[in-house]
Amino acid sequence: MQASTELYHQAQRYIPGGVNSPVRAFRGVGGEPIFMQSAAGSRITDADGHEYIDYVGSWGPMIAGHSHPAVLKAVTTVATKGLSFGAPIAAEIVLAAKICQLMPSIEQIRMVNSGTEATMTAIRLARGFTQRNKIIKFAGCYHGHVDALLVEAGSGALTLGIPGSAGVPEAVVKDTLVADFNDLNSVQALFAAYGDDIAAVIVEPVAGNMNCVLPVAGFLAGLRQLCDQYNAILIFDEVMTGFRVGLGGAQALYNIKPDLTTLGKVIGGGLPVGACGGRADIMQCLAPLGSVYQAGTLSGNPLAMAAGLATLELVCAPQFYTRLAATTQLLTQGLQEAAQNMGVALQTVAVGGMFGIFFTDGGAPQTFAAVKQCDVARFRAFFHAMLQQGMYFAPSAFEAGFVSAAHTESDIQQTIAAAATVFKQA
Ligand code: KE4
Repeated sequence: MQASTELYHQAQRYIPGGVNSPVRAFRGVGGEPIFMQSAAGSRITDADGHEYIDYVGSWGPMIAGHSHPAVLKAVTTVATKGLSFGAPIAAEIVLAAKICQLMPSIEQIRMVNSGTEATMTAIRLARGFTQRNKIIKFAGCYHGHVDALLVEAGSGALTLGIPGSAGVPEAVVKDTLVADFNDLNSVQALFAAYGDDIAAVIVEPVAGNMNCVLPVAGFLAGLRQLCDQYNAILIFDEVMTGFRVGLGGAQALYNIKPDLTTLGKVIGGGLPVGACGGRADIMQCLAPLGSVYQAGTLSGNPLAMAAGLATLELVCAPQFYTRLAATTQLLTQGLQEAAQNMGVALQTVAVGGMFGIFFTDGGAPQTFAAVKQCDVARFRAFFHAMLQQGMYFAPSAFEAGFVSAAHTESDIQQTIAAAATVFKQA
């Protein structure tokens, strides 16, 4: 690990913590972050030339596998015609139309450059459209580093034990209300108390930033009903679940129609993209049509549009998600059986191409409180042992894992065999 260690040392001189995003820092698992240098298909290679089977996939975007030829071709072809114009291009229409076709709740959509920008836009839109101030979010859910949403947040904020954040004035979060995921009563109580000032509920329909927690039956439908009852906007943050859990996202999988949807990751195919879309009457409040301002120098960037379009073409292939879900389930069922054979208390969850691993002797957690009861120390040991075996999982017990179309049955069997060895030694 000489080269990676040396790079980490150098990085800390110029970059806080040596990383450009905290969850990469390995603070959740201990040790030094690994500097990567290349990736192809299901594999990623670090600066020392070690190759790993990759279950992070850049935190979701690489659903077709790393360096997919069709995506690389699309990007390199477009790049020769110019990198950015700061002016509208045809490709923005093509990607927007494709997303609207695949997610019918989205009648209009605005491209931005990250998931954070997408959720920031969505809550500003909801507040501008309803002329209300309060937003309901859920403890353990993460919607990017938007000031108003960095309250009891998941992902890196949770991993680092700073679910809030310094630098966010009380005035900014006084209108952020926090409920419990999968607990409709906690939402009902907030609506009963503040109903006429609640602009929106924002939810990850599958909570992928407190590990991977599925919505219990009736939860999402209950949110829909409460928003209708109180004339609040229902925002599905599908930055992670969009085109990850199925072709139409979680909203199709669970048959719930949100008013606004935020997207990212897969729709950029690895390039910086986010998007906020939904009901036309809400979206038309956005400048230049309406009074809700939002902007971005590189929004709709030609390369990002090309990568996103090429990726969406790939995920539209027949049986794409059937095969992806089968591969993911082969992994999670194999890990669970290997653990059970060795008497290790492990639960797994799989939905589409994402999964969760919980070291617990209970069932798969359905609440943030249950997730926090899981054995983080056990996860840390698993993470490092698997790394030694050549498998790269998310460096945090509070993150979901990701499988791509490039993962083969052999990759999965190798991973399960490695885990069996690790559990045997546990
Ligand atoms: P970005 O600003 O990181 O593109 O997206 C923020 C975001 C919004 N909503 C959801 C549901 C998300 O999962 C994310 C970002 N996800 C994390 C991984 N859990 C990104 C990894 C990181 O922070 O480095």
